[in-house]
Amino acid sequence: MRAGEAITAGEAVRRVLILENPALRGQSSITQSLYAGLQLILPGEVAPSHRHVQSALRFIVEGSGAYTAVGGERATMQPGDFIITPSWTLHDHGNESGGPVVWLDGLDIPLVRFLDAGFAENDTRPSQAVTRTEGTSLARYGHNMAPVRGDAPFGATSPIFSYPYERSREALHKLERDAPADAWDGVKLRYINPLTGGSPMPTMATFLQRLPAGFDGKPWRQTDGAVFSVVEGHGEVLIERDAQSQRFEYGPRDHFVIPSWHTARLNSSAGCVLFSFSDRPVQQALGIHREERL
Ligand code: GTQ
Repeated sequence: MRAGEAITAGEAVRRVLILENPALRGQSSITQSLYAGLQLILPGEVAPSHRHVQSALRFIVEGSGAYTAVGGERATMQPGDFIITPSWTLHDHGNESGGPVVWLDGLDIPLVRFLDAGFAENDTRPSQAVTRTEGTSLARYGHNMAPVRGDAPFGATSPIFSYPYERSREALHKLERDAPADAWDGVKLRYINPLTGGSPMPTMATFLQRLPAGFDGKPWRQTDGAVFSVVEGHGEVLIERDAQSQRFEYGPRDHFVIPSWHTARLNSSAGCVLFSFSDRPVQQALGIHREERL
């Protein structure tokens, strides 16, 4: 909120507090391959339209009623919604609501930097024209159906660019009630590109999970370091590597990382919901992803 007094969204273009990994200082990296930040947009502001090769995800943390626009369609934000900005698509953010809105940005900036494949450009106007009614992408692709003709509008990226929390949450709660929970993950689902069944973006996988009340998870490790955003509830994460071990308590709107190949376990006495993302699809495409459930 103090950044909101210091600079406008228009001046900043993107007003973001970068979440810095203390082991990767000055590199705008939350893991070796990924970037994370918290973006603030105040009522009446516009974060002007631009595009870049880097794919972005937005996970709405606080406030509601701001929007992002992609492909001429706006998506209005509610807490817990997962929104995609596909690679090289023009996007602008705005806030016509009465209060501030904050979301988690997840981008593949360090990965694209490593590959030396970055491009970016500004649009000629601050906001793109709205050419499609809100919700038409979800109606076309988000109901286990797809258009009879036509191809993927965003290439390798999902044609759904807003996955509303309401629907994902309902799925997790139904499964919590009516199906056995996994001993490591609780009830965990991955978001999909409905046209392929794969990850919603070529470089990032995203997940939503519910830990039932009293959950005391088994330990696992995986080569994709993962960034977590706590949506609801409280819990604890225990992270170990070699002789070192750290325990973190978390609650709503907290963020934490489980780094690559660190052993982790999650627990929650009252139950919680966690969003997370990682570079798993890149590792899987290269045939190098590893996971161990202990
Ligand atoms: O919203 O397009 O956190 O371009 C960093 C770079 C967000 C964005 C970030 C960006 C954006």
